[in-house]
Amino acid sequence: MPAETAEPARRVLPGDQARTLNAYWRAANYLAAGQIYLMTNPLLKEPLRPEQIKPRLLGHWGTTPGLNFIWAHLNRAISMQDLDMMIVIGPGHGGPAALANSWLEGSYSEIYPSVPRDGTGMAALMRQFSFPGGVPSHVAAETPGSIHEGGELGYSLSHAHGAAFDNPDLIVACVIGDGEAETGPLATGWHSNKFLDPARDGAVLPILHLNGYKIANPAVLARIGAGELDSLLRGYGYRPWYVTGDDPAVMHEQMAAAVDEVTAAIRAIWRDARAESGGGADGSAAPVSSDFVPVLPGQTAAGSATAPEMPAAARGHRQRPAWPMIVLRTPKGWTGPAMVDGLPVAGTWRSHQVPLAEVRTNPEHLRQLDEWLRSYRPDELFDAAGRPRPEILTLAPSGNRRLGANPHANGGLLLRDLDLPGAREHAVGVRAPGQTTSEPTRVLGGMLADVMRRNLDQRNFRIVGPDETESNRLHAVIEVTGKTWEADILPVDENLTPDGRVMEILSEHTCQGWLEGYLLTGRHGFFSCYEAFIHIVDSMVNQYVKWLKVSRRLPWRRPVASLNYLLTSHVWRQDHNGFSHQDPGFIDHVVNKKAEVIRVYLPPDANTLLAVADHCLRSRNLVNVIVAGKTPSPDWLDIDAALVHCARGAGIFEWASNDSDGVEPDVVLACAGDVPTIEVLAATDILHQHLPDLAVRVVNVVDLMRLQPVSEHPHGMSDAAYDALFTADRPVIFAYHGYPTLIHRLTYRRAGHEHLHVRGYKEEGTTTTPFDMLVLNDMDRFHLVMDVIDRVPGLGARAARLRQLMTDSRARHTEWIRAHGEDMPEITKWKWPLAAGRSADAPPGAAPRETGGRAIHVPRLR
Ligand SMILES: Cc1ncc(C[n+]2csc(CCOP(=O)(O)OP(=O)(O)O)c2C)c(N)n1
Ligand SMILES: [Mg+2]
Repeated sequence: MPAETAEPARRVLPGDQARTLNAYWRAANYLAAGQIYLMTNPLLKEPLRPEQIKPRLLGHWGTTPGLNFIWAHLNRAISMQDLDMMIVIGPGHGGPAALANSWLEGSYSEIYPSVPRDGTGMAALMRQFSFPGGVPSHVAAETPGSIHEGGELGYSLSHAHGAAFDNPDLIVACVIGDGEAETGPLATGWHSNKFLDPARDGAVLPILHLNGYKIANPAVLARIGAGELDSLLRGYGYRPWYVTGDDPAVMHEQMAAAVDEVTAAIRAIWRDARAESGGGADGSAAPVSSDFVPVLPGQTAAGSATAPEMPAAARGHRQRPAWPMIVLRTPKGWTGPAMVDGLPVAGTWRSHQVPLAEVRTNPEHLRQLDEWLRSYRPDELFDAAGRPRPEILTLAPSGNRRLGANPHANGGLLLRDLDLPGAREHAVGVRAPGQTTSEPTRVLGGMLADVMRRNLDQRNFRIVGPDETESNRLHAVIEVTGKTWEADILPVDENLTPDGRVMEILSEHTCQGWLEGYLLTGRHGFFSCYEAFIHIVDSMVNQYVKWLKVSRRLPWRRPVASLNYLLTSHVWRQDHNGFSHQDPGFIDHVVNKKAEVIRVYLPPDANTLLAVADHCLRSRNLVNVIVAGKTPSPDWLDIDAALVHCARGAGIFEWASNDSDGVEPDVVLACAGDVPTIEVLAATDILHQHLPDLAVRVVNVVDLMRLQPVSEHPHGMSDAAYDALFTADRPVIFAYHGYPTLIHRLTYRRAGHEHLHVRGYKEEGTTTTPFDMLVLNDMDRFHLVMDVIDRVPGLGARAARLRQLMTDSRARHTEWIRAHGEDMPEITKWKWPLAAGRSADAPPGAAPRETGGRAIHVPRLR
């Protein structure tokens, strides 16, 4: 089988291109090694002295020469074929490579004029690297041309695909480390090719860099044998080209041939798909015809028989192309020191970071460094003033074609506003609080469908999710656009289509990576997920927030659309799935992050959800977390009230409160989250009935960050505003959607903190009834009433009977559900009482509530 073999040394490079490529590569290698080691003497005009070496040697050499090699060859292809290309560098720890190349091509100095493309700039470039006050050692937000940090490994392929979606002329070259390829996110990322539409999307060119090693171990894919690797990659649906060796002369020829062929193959795939779908972008003449999966008759994983192929008719649409990729096998630390202290370094894991570690103190290391750097012959590469000699740049592209200057990698430059309908258009009618119910996410689905419809032509809005869009009741969106699917389609399937804009793959990592790549290249999106499982991407979110935090300080990085999460099927409504599906901790996770980037919204009903979602879709450079239920729940606010309430972020539900200005309330019942809001209002109802003289203020918090002090968060509340809302000294019983400690964390400096008593999820859960979830966690209405009785000074003795009734009601509940398998009717049928003299369809407006005189079932004192 045609597995990996070193190609014979074909000559494909005309004229002196091989020499130019090699000179450029030497220059990039020189600049990269110089960044790791040199504080001064960048051009080696004198023999190296210890004091010219950085005291702390921080950087990664091992991956760098391979990255430089790739960059040089991509440059050539871009220039020769006028390609629109971006690069995503999976082993982003090879920061010196990206910096060296950006400086060589000039994009670096354009963004950072203090690092000009001459000797002084070279000195600055080298000195600033991994140096206090300088630039990070990895590819980072500061690095021109990048949308991918690559410090936390695993996300390159999903980022690259996110960038390629809806960019029909863009090729995203994606370097994948052979260690990175062992991560879960990268492994599932290969499947992104089943979601890439050759007719309407661009292309991703994976370049698997088999340098053989990670930090201290061999890489799995470098040691499984050529045949097994080939089968794996073809099994993932790719068509690999192999470039293997260590002789630069041979390697330049091989790599140039491979890059020419894979770019031709991409164009052929585009051309075929676009001809078939009747138009589209570039399909210019290409020497290679496109290929399809499966491409090798009779060839499957080692030793197995060929699997029967699905009949073409069953696929339902054209064949999926086998996208080309390159497997580049070069030595780790290529061109660096071969032996150090008697041990092999180049071509081994020992070259991962700094091959010579004691250059300041060990004269032999210093000598080796001097020899190594001079082996690139810098005087041939740079003129006396330190400028790159023009002849080494002849194959480097110019302007926006440079990999460091492609506008897609600074997506805010390309960002177009969404055409948004606004929340009003999709609002549910609410005549009086709590008389009707809606499924909030279904209502949101209507608005998102409209957003999708209005922006179909712009092709800049996508929704991602791990197989839950319909379960999360956003079905209306799917009806507008369908779900992206390039793999086989059977008659039984519904709504699958190659150009769908709802993207579902059961990999939260891939969803997150796609969306990040899509947003960072200037588009908009929405991620809907079960609340418990969004934790899977905790670490990716960390990285993304770091990226945004840094980007916001870089004036040249234009703002991008926010990353919007809808977390639904949440903890209180996962009673049927049980304990595994109950975890509200993502909020705790994100609030640790930089406050300027994070927003958390807990809309209590459908209209507030619309208001919040509309706001988030208009925002920039943020991570917005919205938590909302999908099951029928009461509509509390009409759209006018919802918009006002969301603008306040936290406010008094006047219609539910019976305190009045001029007198402090006896107790504040606060709530954040849809289910806590129901419970607080139900508890308030009980209090109003049984203790009508108790002045109760109901406060609802939609924007959780309002609880923080202004000094801590841009949405924070002043102490004066906080004290006015929550009082400085009255008991506050706070029912919160998530873990109670978070509310304490956010408010610990507030005057009334010692009077704040928070109920929330305390990790009690199972498969049970919805109300039992509340009882198990002591956040049910009965317990909230008990809390009030216990916390309001002097109330205990006066309300002993009510307290006893509440305890009994909890016991009655437990008994009831065990007997009947569902919640008590007084729970399931409870409604907020209408004010006397009003009917549910009375005109909207102030709805002062009155106690008593209602025909609903509430617990009675016995
Ligand atoms: C998710 C993750 N785990 C661990 C690390 C620590 N780490 C940094 S580099 C590296 C080895 C990377 O190997 P490879 O992808 O082959 O890169 P290269 O050989 O090109 O340096 C590891 C394990 C990391 N950066 N990210
Ligand atoms: Mg490696």
